[in-house]
Amino acid sequence: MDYDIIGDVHGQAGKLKALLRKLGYVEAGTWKPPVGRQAVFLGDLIDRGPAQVEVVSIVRGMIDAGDARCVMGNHEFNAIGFATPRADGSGEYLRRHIPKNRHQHSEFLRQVGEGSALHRELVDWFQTLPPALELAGIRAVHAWWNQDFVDLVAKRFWDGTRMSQSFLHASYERGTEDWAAMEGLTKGLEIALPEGYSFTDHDGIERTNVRTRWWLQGELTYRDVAIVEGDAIAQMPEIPVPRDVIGAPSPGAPVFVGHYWLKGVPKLQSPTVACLDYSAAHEGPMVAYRWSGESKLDAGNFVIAA
Ligand SMILES: [Mn+2]
Repeated sequence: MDYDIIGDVHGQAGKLKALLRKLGYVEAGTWKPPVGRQAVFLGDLIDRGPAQVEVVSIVRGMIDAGDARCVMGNHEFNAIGFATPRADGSGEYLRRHIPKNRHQHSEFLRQVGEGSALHRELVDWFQTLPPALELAGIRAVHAWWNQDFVDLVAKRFWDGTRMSQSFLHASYERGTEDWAAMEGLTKGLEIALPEGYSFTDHDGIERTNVRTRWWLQGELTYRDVAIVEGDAIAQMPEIPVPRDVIGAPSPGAPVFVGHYWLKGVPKLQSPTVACLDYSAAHEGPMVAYRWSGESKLDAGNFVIAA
């Protein structure tokens, strides 16, 4: 089987359909791939964009027909937590309904109707999405392929064909292994800046932790590994990152991720890592990688639809 791997959609049904057409998929009840191919979605189907229910419906139909797979993004994980009451009877939810969390999720809640049968059905379906997917020849995860976390989740996540409720509750308890695994797989590797350093993010919030390019190897500085927007890169220290902080990417099949809001012309992160999130949620295009068995990725295989 060959795969068309597709980055974050965030409710952009128009861009998704344009991309599927460009990849040779045909709408016939569900979207049918060319013979011998299957679509692999990297998560974050929802939040922000105008047609979130339609996007879920397209992907779900393709999965049910055996024509697609999809991993869980942080936005699906958040949606599950937002809709699930804590087990302690406090009346709180696993993901607290504070203004920041509600704001990030507001378009989804509006489009499904908060508390509606459709809302419950979609949240239920999100719990069938694996946090990581190892297929013959490729690996797919929303943000970070960390083998320890992949192994832990493979053991603890499933209750039959869906997320176990004990794992779900544990994965919202800060500090547990389950929490660390879901944070890592769906949100990536964040590291602390050296003592005394911080930067201001796009919301004007001062931060001492930074997202990293976990796929880089060798002697690296904080400025090399930091993923920050705009001018904030100048605030990153050119001090070496201790070697054990990042760790080498696990060897093996190419890894595809979304999540990172990249901009510009798609390029490979390394010969075996490609991020396919080019900010389709805002002005960016939807990006896919058309994979046909290669173990070293080729930037000529990106497919882009604006
Ligand atoms: Mn995303």
